[in-house]
Amino acid sequence: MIKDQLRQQRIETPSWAYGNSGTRFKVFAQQGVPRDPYEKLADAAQVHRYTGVAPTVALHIPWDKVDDYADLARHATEQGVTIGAINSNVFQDDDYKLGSVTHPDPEVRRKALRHLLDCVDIMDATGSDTLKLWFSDGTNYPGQDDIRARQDRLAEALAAVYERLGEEQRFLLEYKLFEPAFYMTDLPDWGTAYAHCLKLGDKAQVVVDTGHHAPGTNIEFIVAFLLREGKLGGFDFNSRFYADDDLMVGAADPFQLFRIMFEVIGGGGYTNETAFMLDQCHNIEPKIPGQIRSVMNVQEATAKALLVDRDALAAAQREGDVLGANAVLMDAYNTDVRPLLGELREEMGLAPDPMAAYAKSGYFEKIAADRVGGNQAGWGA
Ligand code: LRH
Ligand code: MN
Repeated sequence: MIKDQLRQQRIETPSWAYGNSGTRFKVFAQQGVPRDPYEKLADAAQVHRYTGVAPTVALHIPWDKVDDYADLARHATEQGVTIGAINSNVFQDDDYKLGSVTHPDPEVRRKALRHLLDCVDIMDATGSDTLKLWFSDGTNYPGQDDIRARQDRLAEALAAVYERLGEEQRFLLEYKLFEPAFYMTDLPDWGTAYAHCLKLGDKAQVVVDTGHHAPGTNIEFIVAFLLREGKLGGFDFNSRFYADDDLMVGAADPFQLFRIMFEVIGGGGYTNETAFMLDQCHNIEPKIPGQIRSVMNVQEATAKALLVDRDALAAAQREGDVLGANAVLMDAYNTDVRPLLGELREEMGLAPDPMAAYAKSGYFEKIAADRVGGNQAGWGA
């Protein structure tokens, strides 16, 4: 039973995790890094090859801009993966200093909207049904711009994108507390994203990036609430010790990931259209192993959450048995699920330890030797 549920798991890896990334202080280049979206997809296919549960790859535009998106989608299929969410980018153009869709200048707003609509065209060309919208829009000083007017502008742009979506398409609206804006962010929290999506309709849902909250935020509450409202579209999984650190999911706080997956499963989010995407940057660690480890961390948290004895939990909760109820959850969390996952992988025709299998494959040595010259991919267009 639990193995069947785990076999159904689908985790989407981000194309940008295979490229170079860093902080404002330094971006450390690494050997073998892809030079184009075709090589990124080849690397993402390795993660699926050894985990069996990462069959889709999110693209970021223009980082993954190509002349022929249908051909890129064909290449993905040849590699054994498919293209998942299309991520827009209205946070790197000089014109967006004071905002993109919320900018005071209608000309800049039109330019930003044009990009968002172009991303829907790319969805059509690649067969993707999901557009992920994150806006860095915000201000740095009180008085810099009118908070309410910026919300009007945001709502207008979202309505135009919503209008353009096809029947089977949806957009996921991503919020973030701060950075790059340091006084006010136009989409700072789940409530603001939820309110905008509610006004628009069923094709608009909220994405929860686990690194985008104030310290101490109970993220699983947000998950439970949005699921209850039918407005949880997906996750950008990563982990953090301080801010939007984009570290490997489950690395900084595996217990939080377990609590989130517990609410996902309890709220029906494991068996519906919830998109489980990774959004991470491997600034110093090797990229493909970093993604494999991250997928394994989600699998382990999911397996533990599926192990929770929900009948015993419900009984303890009904009786007000506080410690009893907590113990039911902790028993599942403290269960070593690695042997179970090893068995599952063998039943799926995979090696029990994906990290060891990838390391033995020689793939890294091959790309390090082949990928000489050209421009390594990164956060630059
Ligand atoms: C913003 C964000 C967003 C992506 C970017 C790569 O912090 O989480 O999801 O566009 O990272
Ligand atoms: Mn994100």
